Amino acid sequence: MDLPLTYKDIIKILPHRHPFLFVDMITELEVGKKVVGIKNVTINEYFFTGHFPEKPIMPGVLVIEAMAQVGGILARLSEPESMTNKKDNAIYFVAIDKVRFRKPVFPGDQIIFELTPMRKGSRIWKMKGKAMVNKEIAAEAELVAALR
Ligand code: BDE
Repeated sequence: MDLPLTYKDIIKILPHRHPFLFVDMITELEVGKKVVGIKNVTINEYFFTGHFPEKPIMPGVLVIEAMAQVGGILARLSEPESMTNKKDNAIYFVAIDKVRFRKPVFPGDQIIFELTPMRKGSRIWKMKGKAMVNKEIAAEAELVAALR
């Protein structure tokens, strides 16, 4: 697959769909080493209706969900077996450590997610993730995923 990966590619890798697919593009991918993904946040996002009516802010937990989806793409493409065994390939996020929400994410923001593996076995991956907006860290976390 040629970079950048866009919607048509991403839906072949992740099972998520609207309104719960939070990755627009993958711009960098070093198999087993690094992934960079983008989410463009628009005022049309359904969650802004309620979070909050007078002050639209992307829920921090959804920033982390988007980060996990980008990490899922790295893990899936780095473990080809998880792609070939199409029947019941899945990635479960089993832990999120050291989460920090540092800046609010607003409509119009572009979030750039960067994840790098900290430890990886064949089935358990721990990744360090950053969510950047305007070159500042909006959120960070360590994600633990189980592949099967
Ligand atoms: C700051 C750092 C990380 N995550 C969120 C923030 C933040 O500024 N949240 N702000 C929420 C907020 C909610 C409502 Br209601 C409101 O009227 C305002 Br003034 C807020 O700043």
